[in-house]
Amino acid sequence: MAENEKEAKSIDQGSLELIEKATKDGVNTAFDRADAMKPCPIGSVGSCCKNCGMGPCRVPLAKGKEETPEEKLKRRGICGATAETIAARNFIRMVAGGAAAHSDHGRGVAELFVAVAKGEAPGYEIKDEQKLLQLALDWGVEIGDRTNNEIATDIGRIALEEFGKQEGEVITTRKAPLKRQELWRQQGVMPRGIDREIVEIMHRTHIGVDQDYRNLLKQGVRASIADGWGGSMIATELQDILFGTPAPIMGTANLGVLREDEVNLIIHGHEPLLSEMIVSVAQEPEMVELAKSKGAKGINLSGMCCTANEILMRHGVGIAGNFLQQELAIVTGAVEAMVVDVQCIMQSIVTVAECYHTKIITTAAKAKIPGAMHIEFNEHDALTSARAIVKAAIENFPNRKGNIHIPDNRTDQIAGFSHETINYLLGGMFRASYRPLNDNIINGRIRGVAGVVGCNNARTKHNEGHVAMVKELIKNDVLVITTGCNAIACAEAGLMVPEAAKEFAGEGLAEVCETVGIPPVLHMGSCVDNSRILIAATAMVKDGGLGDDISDLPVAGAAPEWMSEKAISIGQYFVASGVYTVFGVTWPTTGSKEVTDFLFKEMEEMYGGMWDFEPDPIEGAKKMIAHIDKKRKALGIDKARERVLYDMEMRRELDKV
Ligand code: BF8
Repeated sequence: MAENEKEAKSIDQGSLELIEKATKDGVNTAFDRADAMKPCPIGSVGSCCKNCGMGPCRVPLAKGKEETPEEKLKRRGICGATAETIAARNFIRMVAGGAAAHSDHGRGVAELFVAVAKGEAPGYEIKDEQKLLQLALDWGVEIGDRTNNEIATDIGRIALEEFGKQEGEVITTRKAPLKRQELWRQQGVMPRGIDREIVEIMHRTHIGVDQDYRNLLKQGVRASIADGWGGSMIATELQDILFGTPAPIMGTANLGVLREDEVNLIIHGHEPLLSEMIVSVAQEPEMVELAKSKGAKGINLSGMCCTANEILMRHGVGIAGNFLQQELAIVTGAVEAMVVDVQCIMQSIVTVAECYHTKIITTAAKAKIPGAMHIEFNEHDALTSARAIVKAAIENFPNRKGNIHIPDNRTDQIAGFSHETINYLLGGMFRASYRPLNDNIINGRIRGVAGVVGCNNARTKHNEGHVAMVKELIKNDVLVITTGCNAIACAEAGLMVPEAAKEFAGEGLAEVCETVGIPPVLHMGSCVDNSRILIAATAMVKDGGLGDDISDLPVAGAAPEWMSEKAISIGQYFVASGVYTVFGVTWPTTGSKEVTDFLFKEMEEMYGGMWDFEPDPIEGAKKMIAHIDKKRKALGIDKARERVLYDMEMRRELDKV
């Protein structure tokens, strides 16, 4: 592979060094596999149906604009399903996959929550009493003189019931602006129960059931709301109560957080149930002593992907990288163990680990990998599981094979911008509110707010889209809030420190950041924490002056390097919530013009938000800014941006008029 071609794999120097090392070490990574295998041209546009044994049916793309009925007839599956039906089925199955992943995460948290409340999960406790009581008020749970555990037992029970509920409305949708809730009822997309909406997608997309693409897409909207305003929101709320609501905290990011002289244990995946325990166990004096007895100076924990975001937000634990850096971390040769739970874990890490000394430890009964060590995480005896994992890592330290290279790149960052923290930072302890944000949007210092989130995708240069888009937005005075792998990319690019405002942000945004003492890019957490973005948007609506629904706000969303089904579900609930949302890299319904038009155009009439696709991140940012300006105009605040400083000459001219 040519040198410059290799350089094109990432914008991050340390990652490039490790891609180079992987090649020298004979290790095959996602970057190599993406080169070796091109995406299927039919599947990638949503035109391959494999939902029954007569197929897969690969429906050819339409030839030209003017398709005759005869030609259209030929573009069908064996059962007669049209390109529209197939594209819509595939799209909402992606929503179902994403919503299921987030919601099953939420269910796991709710189960632990109940166990903690009943005293059946030693090692855990309720850390945020204020949030517990707030949730009790929101959900109508009696407080009186009951203990926290009694209140939490009721909250946990209600949360669990939301997953299997058959009728009514998912309780957390009450958090949405009233106008939005009413719109969902009118459109028939208010979710009844979280699992029900996901199951219904699987039913409707079975051969011979729902064959109207609009009706299929409607169910996709319903399931996505059950994710963002349901399963994901429940996960975030209960995690905050159990582990503490994040507040600003310093941390470091990138592969340079690994240390040559310490036991490196990377926690990778998504659910903080296990990682919280590992963070606690790794600090136990016996563990540190054990590490020293093996020749290490200590134990160095770091995170990967969304688990990294969780433990950074609450403990300041360093982030080793995002999705495309998971194999590269092992290639350093300095990782004793990578412990994984669920989601976004490449099966190939086991093969990569075979070339070094790294142990891959799976912990979830629902996520095993052949060749990995399995230490099942038992929430009722979490400390024992966590100790076994940390010990396995320590005992592996003497097995290092040499050939170590840890890139010397790490950046500082400030994370922990939960909705509650933003509220406090802007308004203070007694007047906590979003007023200063709304005021600065109205007076034009801040042009708008963008939620930029989502994955890495091996089909595009690692982190390039994320960083280019975010820089373009902040340069144009758009405040960026972020989660997931975008947050990690921004941290690695040095955008998450207050000083970044001066260097990268426009004058107005920089002024506000300097006054409040915040970075121009605010880290709101992991992918389930996109629910925090929904709550922040709702708080902006409630504070007044910017319309009476999320669709009125000068805001936009994006996932410039998306690849997962979770990203599609997130995008769909952003759109259903009234947000213009642009995705990069590829778009999965281009095989059907009708389906794409529905998502990109018709949805705006129905929900005030719509999808868009733009592979160029700068162009994507420009489209978001254009949308923000459109909303500013509709609100009558577009003139505020054009602040002109009058000199005496101009004033005299004005006086003459
Ligand atoms: O949930 S952003 S690659 S790590 S799917 Fe995965 Fe995408 Fe990263 Fe977290 Ni989210």
